[in-house]
Amino acid sequence: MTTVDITTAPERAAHRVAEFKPNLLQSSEHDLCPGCGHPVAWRLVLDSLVELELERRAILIAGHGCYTQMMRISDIDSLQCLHGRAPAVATGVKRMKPAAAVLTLQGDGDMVSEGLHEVLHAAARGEKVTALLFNNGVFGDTGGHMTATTVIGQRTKTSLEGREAEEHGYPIDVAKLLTQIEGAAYVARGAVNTPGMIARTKRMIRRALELQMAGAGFTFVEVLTMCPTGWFVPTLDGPEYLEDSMMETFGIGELKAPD
Ligand SMILES: Cc1ncc(C[n+]2csc(CCOP(=O)(O)OP(=O)(O)O)c2C)c(N)n1
Ligand code: SF4
Ligand SMILES: [Mg+2]
Repeated sequence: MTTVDITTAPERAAHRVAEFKPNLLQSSEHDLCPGCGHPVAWRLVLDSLVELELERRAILIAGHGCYTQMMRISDIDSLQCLHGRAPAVATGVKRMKPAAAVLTLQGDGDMVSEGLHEVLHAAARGEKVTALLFNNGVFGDTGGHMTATTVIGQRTKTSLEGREAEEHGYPIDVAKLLTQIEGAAYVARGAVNTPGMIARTKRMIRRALELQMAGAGFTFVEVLTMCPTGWFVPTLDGPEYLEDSMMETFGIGELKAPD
C-alpha cells in the first residue's frame, strides 16, 4: 500500500486544504473511498452556490449513487427520487418555484444507463434547471459495474478484461447529445483530477447556475470524477487514469454556450 508522507511542506499544505470545510458542509467526515472524486466535485457545487448567494434558494434533486452520501451532510434543501428521474422531478419543482435555483445531481449509471430519456426530454422542454452529471464510468455504489459511459478498454466488474465495442457496445456521450437539443442553453464537461481542472470545472458550474437564474434555458455540467475502487487502480493513480481513459474519450470544455 502507498502511504503519503504529510511531514513534507507540500503534503502538509495539501492536507490543510483537504481539511478546510465549506460552511454548507455539516461534517468533514464521509464514508466514500479514499481517492473518490465525488466529494471534490460536490464541494464545487456548494462553493458556487455560496459565491452566487443562492444557497438559501437552492433545491437539489438527486438520484442514487455514492454521491448521495454528500447530501446527508450538506445544509441545502434536497429531494431524492427514483433512478434516472431527477430531471422530471426538477421540472415540477422549478415550475412550482421559479425563483429557486434548481439542480439535479445524477451519476452516469443513474442518468445515462437508467434514465437517458429524462434528461433529453427536460433539455428539449428547455426546463430552466441545472443538471449535473458526476461521471465515473461505473455503477460505483453497487459494486463497480459497467455503465453506458464506461469507455472502451476500461475494466469494470462486468468487463474484467476491459470494455470491448464488439461485445459491450460503445459509450454514450450524453453531453454531445444535449448540444443538439435546442432547449439546452449551456453544456459543459469538466473534471476533478488536477487543481487546474477543478478550478475550470467550478467556473462551468457557476456559469450554468448564472444562466439558469437568468432564465436562459436548460443548463448541463458533466464532471468526470475518480472511482479508483471501481476502476481497480491504486488510489493515487486515479487522477492519471481519468486523464488517460475518460478524458481522452470525451474531452473537456464548454460544448455549447450563449455568445
Ligand atoms: C431502479 C433502481 N435500479 C437499481 C438501483 C440500485 N442502485 C443504487 S445506486 C446504484 C449505482 C448508481 O451508479 P451511478 O449513478 O453511476 O452513481 P455512482 O455510485 O457511480 O456515483 C444502483 C444501480 C436502484 N436503487 N434503483
Ligand atoms: S466506489 Fe467509487 S464512486 Fe463510490 S465511494 Fe468508492 S471511489 Fe467513490
Ligand atoms: Mg457512476
